[in-house]
Amino acid sequence: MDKSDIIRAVMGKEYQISPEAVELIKSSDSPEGLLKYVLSTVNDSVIVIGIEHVDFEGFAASGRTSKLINAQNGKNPGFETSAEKSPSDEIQASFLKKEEILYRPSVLSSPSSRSHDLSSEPDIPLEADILNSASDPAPESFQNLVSDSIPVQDPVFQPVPDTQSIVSSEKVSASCLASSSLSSIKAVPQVFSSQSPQAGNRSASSFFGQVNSLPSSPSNRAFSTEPSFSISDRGPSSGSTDEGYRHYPGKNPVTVISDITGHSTCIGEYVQFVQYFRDRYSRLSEIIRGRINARPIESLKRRSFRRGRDGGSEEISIIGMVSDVNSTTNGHKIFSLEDPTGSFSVLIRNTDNELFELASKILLDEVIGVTGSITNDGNLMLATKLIQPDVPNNVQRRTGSHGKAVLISDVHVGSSQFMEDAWLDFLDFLKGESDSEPMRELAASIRYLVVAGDLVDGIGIYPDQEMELDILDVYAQYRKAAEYFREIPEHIRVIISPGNHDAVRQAEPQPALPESIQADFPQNIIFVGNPAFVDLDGVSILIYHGRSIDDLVASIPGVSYQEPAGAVLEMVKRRHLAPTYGSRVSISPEKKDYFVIDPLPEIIHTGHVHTLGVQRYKNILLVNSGTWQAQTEFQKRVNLMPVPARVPIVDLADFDVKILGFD
Ligand code: D5M
Ligand code: FE
Ligand code: ZN
Repeated sequence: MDKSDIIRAVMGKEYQISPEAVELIKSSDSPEGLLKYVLSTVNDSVIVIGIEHVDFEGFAASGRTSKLINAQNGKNPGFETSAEKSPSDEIQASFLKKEEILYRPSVLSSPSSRSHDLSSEPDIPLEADILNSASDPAPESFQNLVSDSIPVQDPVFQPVPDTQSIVSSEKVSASCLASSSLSSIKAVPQVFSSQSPQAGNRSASSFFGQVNSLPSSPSNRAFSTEPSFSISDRGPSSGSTDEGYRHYPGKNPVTVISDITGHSTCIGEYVQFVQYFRDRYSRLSEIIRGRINARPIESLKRRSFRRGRDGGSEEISIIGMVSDVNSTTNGHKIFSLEDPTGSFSVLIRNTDNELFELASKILLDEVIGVTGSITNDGNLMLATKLIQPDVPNNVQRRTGSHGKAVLISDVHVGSSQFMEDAWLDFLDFLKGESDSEPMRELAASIRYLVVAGDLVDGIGIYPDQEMELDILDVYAQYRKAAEYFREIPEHIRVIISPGNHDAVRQAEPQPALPESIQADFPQNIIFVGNPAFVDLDGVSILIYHGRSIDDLVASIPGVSYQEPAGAVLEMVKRRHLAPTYGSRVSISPEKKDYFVIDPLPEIIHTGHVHTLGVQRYKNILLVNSGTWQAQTEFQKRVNLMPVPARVPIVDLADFDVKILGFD
């Protein structure tokens, strides 16, 4: 067992590990057994496994029990077994139960606890303007504000195929969905899986229909609740409520409208996956339902729906989650769509160019509407239209606020590639210490600084990461970051959201950084979760680190790291920050799907991929901020060219964006 095996196993359990602890485990006679023991004994409050958690004596004493359990569980060795009962055991046990349950037909028809009141469904008037869904044709104005600001590349606007339309005029029968059942659950993905979501190697899992595959075990950490979060000492005027609502008054007020902090309910139970997918489906389908009159899939089985009165084929619509994507031998596409009442196959012919192009961008697990006719044998829908939830064209931006918001991410304090000189120049700018008067004026107009994750580099995030760290202790990294943030003038309200390098659970949604870390930072800093929906004095901003961008780049043709805002645009069309469940993003199934983009924000701020991108899409400003980390060895190998030390500044009055360069 070498170092990277140890790190990988630890990462799989959502911990970080210090290099000393790796060495210690490696040097043992039985590194594998010791590692299993350590993972089964560390408690959930631990973020980084250090040498103090490597208990040789306890391991030696546990030897017999451990072997016994290993023998019983010989089918599935690896890191799931442990000598003592731990949270991971419980979760493993509950998944084994689930596996049995999934094959029992009785569960496949368990009644839904939630009914859809279709009479109260919102009627979103999208009409004809939806037909022209496309990126805002007017290019973003990138201007050099002042002499010492550096312009970035021209913004890129990707044309969006116009494939949406509304045809159906039928009304769905309310009773069908009201008595619907969410009858099964789809497979739980492996945490840190690197498979392409479109690779078709997921077995035929389903959300509401039949499940043929066993859920693989999520890690214990992925589903642990975060450390409790008290906000009382940081000045919000109201306590937290259901969705994390917190208000921070003052000259530059902030309201956290929704984030997971303090509200995680997830312990990885079967029923929670059901609830999670139910919430995702019901909220996204409701958006589409305002535009088409969809039938429950179950009703397609009734012959009367398959033929019009004249006996010809009738066009009908359904809304479902994509549970499978395949190609026929002739190169057509076949989707499996599921809703709470059943599943159905949909064929998209490659002769219909526009439709086929849109179909090739459809991802597993996204919720779409389909219009088409049913074949004579009643088994297949021939699609003529695909409808994504998307954004109405008539979304009005509220009258803006005033002042500026600076958007950054991926600072990576502690990394040997952290560009400290550039960062210090940036801090000087914020302090109003620039050489030029216009820069000082600009600095004086800044009211907010938003950090979208990866504040520090962390430790044990990727194999061999320690080779590129200046600060090996993650807490020391945060102390250093706090030192920097203390330099930021107090009148600037700073909002910090975590990313995959930060010291919180890896599974998303992630809570705010723990109190012990917050304590080092000054009072003008507000810690939020990832994602977080926040209001900055009247301007709504959705902050998301952006880990799903890795998946979107891998699975949507035309989406690239060089134009990260294009990936965010694809999220917006799906009204979901991480459309494909699993793959690189491990998602904790909370009661509410925090990734659904609803309500619509005025700004979406992402990071993670270390490149800069700004686009506008139907009055929503999409900003992917770059990084403060120069190219790492890994990034060199995969040819990822970061855009460091470039800072987008948004004018909250008119949403104009300027980019300042500090490199
Ligand atoms: O990720 C920055 C970007 O680089 C993001 O697209 C993931 C990718 N990345 C960086 N290092 C690795 C390794 N070792 N494996 C896989 N992908 C990687 P960040 O989260 O900021 O490091
Ligand atoms: Fe990063
Ligand atoms: Zn990241």
